[in-house]
Amino acid sequence: MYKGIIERYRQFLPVNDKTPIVTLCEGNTPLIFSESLSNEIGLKIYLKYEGLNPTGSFKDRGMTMAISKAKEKGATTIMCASTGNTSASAAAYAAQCGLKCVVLIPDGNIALGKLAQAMIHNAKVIAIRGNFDDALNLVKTITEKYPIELVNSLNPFRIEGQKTGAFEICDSLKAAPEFHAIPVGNAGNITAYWKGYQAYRAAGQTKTLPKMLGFQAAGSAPIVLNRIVEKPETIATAIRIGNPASWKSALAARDESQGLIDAVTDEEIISAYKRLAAEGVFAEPASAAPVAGILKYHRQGYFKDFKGARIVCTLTGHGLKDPNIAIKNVGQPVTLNADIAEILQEVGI
Ligand code: AN7
Repeated sequence: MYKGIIERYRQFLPVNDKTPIVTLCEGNTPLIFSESLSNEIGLKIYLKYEGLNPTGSFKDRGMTMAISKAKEKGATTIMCASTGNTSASAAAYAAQCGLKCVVLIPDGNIALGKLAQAMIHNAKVIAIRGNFDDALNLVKTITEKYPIELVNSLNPFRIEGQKTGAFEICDSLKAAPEFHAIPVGNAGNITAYWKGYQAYRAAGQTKTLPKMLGFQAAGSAPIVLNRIVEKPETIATAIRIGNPASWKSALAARDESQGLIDAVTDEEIISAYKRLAAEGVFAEPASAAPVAGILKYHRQGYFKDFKGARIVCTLTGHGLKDPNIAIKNVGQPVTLNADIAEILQEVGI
């Protein structure tokens, strides 16, 4: 029976016999070969579909670790700031093991599905008049002063858990890919994947390392601009972050891997989002950023010397997280009378 990422990758994770493992059987997500993207780019493109985690995002990999370690320590309350997915994941894992969960979210800028998740799992949800960066600053200050566990990716156990995404990819491909494309918000996940690829090579499981290709949204691209963005904007609310916590380690991942971190526009993100959906893969807008990114770099000729290479894109969250943006981009269904003739006419038969 599959028991989640901690049991599967125990030897690579800081747990011991006394760690109470809190799991919802996260991980073990599909790596989907994209024929259409592969044909267009001329390389092998794979989609690591993290939307199929228990709460619908990659955050569950980090949360199983952070919550298990919080339990081991005897914590009673956890807290995070979130653009949505971290709060949904924290709320679910806290609910499973009876911890109190407090989340600060930016007022009005979190996708409906994520808000619903945090609320239904009985977290204390507080929308603050400010953005994610303001919320994270508050959470840092509060958790430093009071006996509350911080479960944002500043918590090193989050990164430890998230690095298992890289392990699964290498296990599936029987090697590391040549490129790994990933959205960058608070920059925890690019940090985690790079750590995972390095750990797997050090353990002799793989021989090579990928180039890390990180993509921010153009209106929220502090790492690309090399300065804090005071008022980040993007329709991809998951990565609407102006001062990433893991900024330095994201730069290290970029430079050590000889990769890059660049921006894609909201138009490019929506176009990639619709394109993925058109091949049956529903991922939230932030998750489409790496796909938009590799299409942009393909147009610029970046991949022309890498024939036969593999690119893995992490699709970080499920499309159902943000139903409003889907409807907004495709419109409403037609409404007809309950009449066969009308239906056939509409279908064109
Ligand atoms: C779908 O939930 O920051 O660069 O508070 O939800 O590791 O931050 C979410 C981030 C990409 C960016 N894709 O990852 C939060 C939060 C999705 C996300 C990211 C997020 P990081």
